[in-house]
Amino acid sequence: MTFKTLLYQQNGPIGILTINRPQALNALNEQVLQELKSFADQIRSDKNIRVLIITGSGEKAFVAGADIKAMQEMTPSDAEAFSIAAQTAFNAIEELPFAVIAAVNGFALGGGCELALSCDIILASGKAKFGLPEVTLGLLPCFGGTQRLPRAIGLYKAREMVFSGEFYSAEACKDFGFVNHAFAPEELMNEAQKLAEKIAARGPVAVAKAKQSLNTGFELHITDGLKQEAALFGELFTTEDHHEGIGAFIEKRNPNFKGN
Ligand code: CO8
Repeated sequence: MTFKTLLYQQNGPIGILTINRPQALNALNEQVLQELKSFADQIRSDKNIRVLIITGSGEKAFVAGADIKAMQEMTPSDAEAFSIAAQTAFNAIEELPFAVIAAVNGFALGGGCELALSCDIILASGKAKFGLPEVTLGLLPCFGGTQRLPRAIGLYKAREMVFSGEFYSAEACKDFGFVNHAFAPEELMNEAQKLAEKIAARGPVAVAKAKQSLNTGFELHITDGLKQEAALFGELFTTEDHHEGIGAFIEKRNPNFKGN
């Protein structure tokens, strides 16, 4: 897969996607959004991938937001279309049938913070700064931020972040509850890789169904969420992996999941 604004490398079952516009602190323009969507569409059926890590190119930024320079000449309908294009790309990332880890290496502002929020797990460098500064531009977060952030951390903390437009450290975001762990900058990618390896060794179909149960169940009434959980659990009993997992436990060996 080759793209102009993305770099992709695959080490066995782990893919690493790097947003690569370091001269603009990896800001998201139309091309990055199109490429992200196309990347997600291509990778979603790749059975070899078990975990995806998303990070940003360069020392300074994960993604410093939507490309502000590209917004200057937008009409209201252009702006709405841009918002929908970003939401579509981020939905495609969120719906990938394997775990996606954001390795936030620097600024994750506006659309960058919203991209991280569409990932399953957020690891951050101690250098990272998160924020939704759209109101400082006279705008509001429109790449999913007003929807995913309150679902992740609750309305009151989300309102503070969105209304103030302030930047927050990785530790503060860990306290808010949407950053899983913060690491020294030089350890971030190693730690992301270690977590990815751990997840990649688990049953891939089980991880995919658990992701589905968590993410879609979160939006349902608990009664329906529980029904869905039971149905997905039942579906796992059609897989070879469940024989392998239970067999390995009984035989006191490590399982070798094939993803079937
Ligand atoms: N868009 C375009 N270019 C950017 C962006 C951005 N979001 N962020 C940084 N850059 C560019 C700078 O313009 C600069 O380019 P140049 O060298 O050509 O002048 C280069 O990246 C380096 O940036 P700085 O010199 O500013 O670096 P600093 O270390 O001094 O500052 C900051 C880093 C604090 C990250 C600063 O660049 C900044 O505040 N950036 C903007 C952050 C921001 O407000 N992001 C939110 C944008 S809005 C959004 O994401 C969602 C709104 C959706 C709207 C959709 C409308 C349709």
